[in-house]
Amino acid sequence: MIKIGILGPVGSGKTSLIEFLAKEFTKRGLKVGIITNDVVSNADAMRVYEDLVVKEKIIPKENLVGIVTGGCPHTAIREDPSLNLRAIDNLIKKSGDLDVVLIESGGDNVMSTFSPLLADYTIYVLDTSAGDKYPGKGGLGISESDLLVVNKIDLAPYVNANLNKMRKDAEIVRKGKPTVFVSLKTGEGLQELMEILMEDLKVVGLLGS
Ligand SMILES: Nc1nc2c(ncn2[C@@H]2O[C@H](COP(=O)(O)OP(=O)(O)OP(=O)(O)O)[C@@H](O)[C@H]2O)c(=O)[nH]1
Ligand SMILES: [Mg+2]
Repeated sequence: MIKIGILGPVGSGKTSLIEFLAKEFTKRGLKVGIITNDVVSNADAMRVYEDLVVKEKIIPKENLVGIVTGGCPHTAIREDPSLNLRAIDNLIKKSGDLDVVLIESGGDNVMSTFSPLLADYTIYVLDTSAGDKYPGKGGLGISESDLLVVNKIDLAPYVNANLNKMRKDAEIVRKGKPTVFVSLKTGEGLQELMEILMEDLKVVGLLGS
C-alpha cells in the first residue's frame, strides 16, 4: 500500500487534487482510501463524501476518514502523526486491502513536511494566485517534496504571475526534482502530472510496472 501525503498552503487545491487522483487511480484498477486533515472543521471530508461517495460513487464511505486536528496542522502530520496512523489502521480494518491512501494535510506553511512514518511519497501543492514569488522563496515543503504541483495556472494572467520564472525558480530550489504546472479547473497539465506520478511510483517500487 502506498501512502501519498498532499500538503500546501490554504486553498491551493489539495482537496481538488485528491479528488482528481482518486478518480485516476480508480480508473487504473487501484483501491483508494482518503484521509483529510482539517484544523477546526470536517468540511473537506464532507465535500469528498458528497463528490466521490454520493455523486460519483468512486469510493465506498468506509474508505474515507476526516480528522479534525484542532491545532497546528503540521504537528498532526510530522511531530505526532499518531492520529493519522491510527486512522490508516482503522481504514484497513474496515476496507480491507487498499492500494493507495491519499492523505491531505490541513492548509499550512512552506516549511511543512510529512513524517516518513506517515507518507511514502509527498506532493506539495502551490498555486499561482498569490503571484510568482514562490517557489523561488523556498521552504522545506517546496524544496523536499517528491513532486511540486503548481496549480491554478488559469489564474496566472490575473495576478501577473510569470510561469517561466516559477519554472526556473523551481528547478533551482528543487535541484531537479519534478515540478508540474496544472489547472485542476481547466485540466491543463493533468496528463503530464499523472505520467510523472505513475513513473515515480514505479521507480521507487511503490507500484508494479
Ligand atoms: N481557478 C481555479 N480554481 C481552482 C483550481 N483548483 C482549485 N480551485 C478552486 O480553489 C478553491 C480551493 O480549492 P481546494 O481544493 O478546496 O483547496 P485546498 O488546498 O484543499 O484548501 P484547504 O483545504 O482549505 O486548505 C476551490 O474553490 C476550488 O474550486 C484551479 O486550477 N483553478
Ligand atoms: Mg482541502
